[in-house]
Amino acid sequence: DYSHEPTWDQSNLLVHCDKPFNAEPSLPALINAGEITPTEIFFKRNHGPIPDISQIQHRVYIGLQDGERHQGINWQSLSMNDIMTRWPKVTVTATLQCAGNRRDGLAAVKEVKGVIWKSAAVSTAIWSGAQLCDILNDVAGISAEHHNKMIRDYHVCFEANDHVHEDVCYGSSIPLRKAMDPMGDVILAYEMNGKPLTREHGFPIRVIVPGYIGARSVKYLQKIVIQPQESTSFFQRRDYKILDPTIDHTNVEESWDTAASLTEMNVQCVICTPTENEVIPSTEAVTIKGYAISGGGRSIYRVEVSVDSGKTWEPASKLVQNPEVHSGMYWTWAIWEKTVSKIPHSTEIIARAYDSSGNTQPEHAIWNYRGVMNNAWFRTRVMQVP
Ligand code: MTE
Ligand code: MO
Repeated sequence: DYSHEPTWDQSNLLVHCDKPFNAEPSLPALINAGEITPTEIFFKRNHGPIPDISQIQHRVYIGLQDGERHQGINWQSLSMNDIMTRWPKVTVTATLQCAGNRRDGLAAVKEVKGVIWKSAAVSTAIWSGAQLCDILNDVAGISAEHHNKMIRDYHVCFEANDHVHEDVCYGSSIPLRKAMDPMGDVILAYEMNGKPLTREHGFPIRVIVPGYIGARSVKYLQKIVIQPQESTSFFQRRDYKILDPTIDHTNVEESWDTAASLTEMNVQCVICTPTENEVIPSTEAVTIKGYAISGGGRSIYRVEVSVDSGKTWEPASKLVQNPEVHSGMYWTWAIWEKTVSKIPHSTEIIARAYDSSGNTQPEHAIWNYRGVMNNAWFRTRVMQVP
């Protein structure tokens, strides 16, 4: 039922679909906004109608489960007021990137399933809320001790309040070890960029899992279950996986269990300006700007740019990436730029990044049926006037 959708200024968004609402900003708007993306243009990814939840009535249910699904759970529940007052408000600046970012590049190779995102299904915000590890410790009695077998093997499942057609609700899970790591910075956020969450970004409460694909940052959070298996949600078991390139719509149903559920992002780099087919005077210096990001708290240590279709490469001259002050982990993108005196005629500008583990990007897109995690070298062809 899409009759209760919020309304807001959508003029600066490229709307891929409005039921459910899926939109991204243009690349120049994204980069010109700088390190922190204003909420209005932050990409929006929904699988169903945007819930209209009363903050006063909303409760988050928490349970520990050892046996059958949801049986014998001794549920505890928290009101929003409990979450806002019982635990200190912590702030984490984190970039969210949809695993489907740059899906258009895979769709160009062969048919894929999903919203055909361009390259701005990624944005950065300042998130505030309570630390999940504190809540799980105090409410569910989970301790972070490394000899606790649960920490090694269990998962934290999140269930939302939205109605999606793929499953009973949106849901997902993360390993308990990530949730319980005090420096993992997983929070239950109720503020975004200093204001209460807006409805489309998860009001009144959402999970933020820094360093992971956006799909794990469950919005409209209603239930948390700690259990020995991953979430059985469609979005954990039948989606957000890199399937083998031999798998397509003909054999996908029997193939899901062969692929691992995605957790951390891979290393990514995108040129935001100039844009594809932009007209540039061939005699003028050009400043190329973009973002780069990796997962798991890894930093971006180098971005390289080529203006001769990949024959020669030069490092970006400016690279700004702020580590999260609490932990020294890099949960945000790096913003980079490179000024070149001249772009040779009819060549591609290409950019690629390296993260602190030395991971870099493939030259060509690696096709997979769900169209996820495309991090091929980013190419932009500009037009020149003499
Ligand atoms: N949570 C709920 N409840 N419903 C959703 O559809 N989409 C997920 C995640 N959490 C989703 C959700 C996906 S795939 C992404 S990429 C992020 O939310 C997007 O968050 P945003 O809309 O705030 O940018
Ligand atoms: Mo996503």
